[in-house]
Amino acid sequence: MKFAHFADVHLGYEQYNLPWRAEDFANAFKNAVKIAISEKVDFAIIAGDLFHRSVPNPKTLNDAIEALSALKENEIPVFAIEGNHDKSIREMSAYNLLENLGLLNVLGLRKERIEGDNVTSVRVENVYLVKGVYKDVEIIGDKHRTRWQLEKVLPLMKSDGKSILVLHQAVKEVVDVDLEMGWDLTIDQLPEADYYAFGHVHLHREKKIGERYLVYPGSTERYDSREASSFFFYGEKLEKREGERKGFCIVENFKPRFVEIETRDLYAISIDSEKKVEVEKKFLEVLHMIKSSAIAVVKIICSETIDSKKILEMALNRLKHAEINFKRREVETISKFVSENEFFNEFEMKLLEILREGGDVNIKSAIELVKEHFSIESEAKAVEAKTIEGKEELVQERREERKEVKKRVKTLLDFV
Ligand SMILES: [Mn+2]
Repeated sequence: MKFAHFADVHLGYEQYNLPWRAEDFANAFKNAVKIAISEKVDFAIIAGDLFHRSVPNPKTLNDAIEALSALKENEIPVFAIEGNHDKSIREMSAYNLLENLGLLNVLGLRKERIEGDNVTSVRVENVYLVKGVYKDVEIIGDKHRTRWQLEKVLPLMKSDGKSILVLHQAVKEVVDVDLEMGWDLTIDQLPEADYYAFGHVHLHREKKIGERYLVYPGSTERYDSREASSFFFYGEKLEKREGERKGFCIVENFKPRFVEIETRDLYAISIDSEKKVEVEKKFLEVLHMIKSSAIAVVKIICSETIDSKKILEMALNRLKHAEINFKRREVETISKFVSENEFFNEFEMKLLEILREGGDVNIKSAIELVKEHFSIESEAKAVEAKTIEGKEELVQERREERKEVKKRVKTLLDFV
């Protein structure tokens, strides 16, 4: 048994507001699919974030259809779960559309029973768990969930025989501290499985749990400067460090093998100098070491104010694209406007996305999302229960929490 494990494809991501970057993301996935086909895999798994947004534009949908059709033509079934970026609380998601086109199978808890060549359903409580089947192996998974939803959902994700567990969550023991990412679950919460096909962490990570592997193949393209192909630090002297490899995993008998895919180079360059002339000299030196097709993300720390426009021109003369961030030493202001991605967390970005589309339906969706995120319904029930027990203090506490929630949402709406 041999399968491809993809994750965090982020189709449609116009990184740095560049439409051609979305093409890079599409090409990375198409190349990955090509390799998977040539490797003659039995099936493929997409562990969430196939799309960058839950409402992909037509071009992005077309890219997804093209890539998935190639797998279909080669009789390779695809099993997928929705990630935090592309999950939808609407009745029908982009994944459901692809499913109706026969291009993938959506795994997870659903209202309706689904039966097919490669999927079956089991009843769990008042819903169905839709799982993939390949010979004697079950492919079990569910879309991205909040931490408290996971506590309820994880115990349902079990199998009697051989199985693969597909999730889009951060596992505490695998997440790097310097990623500044929260975690959703710990290893001891995981149900038994023979392979853990994960998504969400964009760097390639493999963790052995006994004899089993828990794997994040990482995103298929370079999602931000933490995933640069090379890192340059130029303080006293120039230091260079190799960056991240991008790709996916081919898994044979539950053992992963990382397969690299060629991507556009993205350089993370840090320059630290007292004088602005030194900055320019150092930057020019680095520029001559990198490919012209590349993107550079440049951080400059200098005691003098630099000519950012001149630095950007120098960069664009040689490179496809550059982002320049300047920070004056000991002064805590950044000359560049902070982007939304840096300012808001994932949940807030998702909420913004829905609200920007406008319309009553989306307002409802937004409210649902807020409820889901802050688990307001269950909190309300908890408040009810506590009232019966007569614990007024706790009720007050919950009210305060709710007020906090409301305040936060209001700030966000104000921004919109
Ligand atoms: Mn992702």
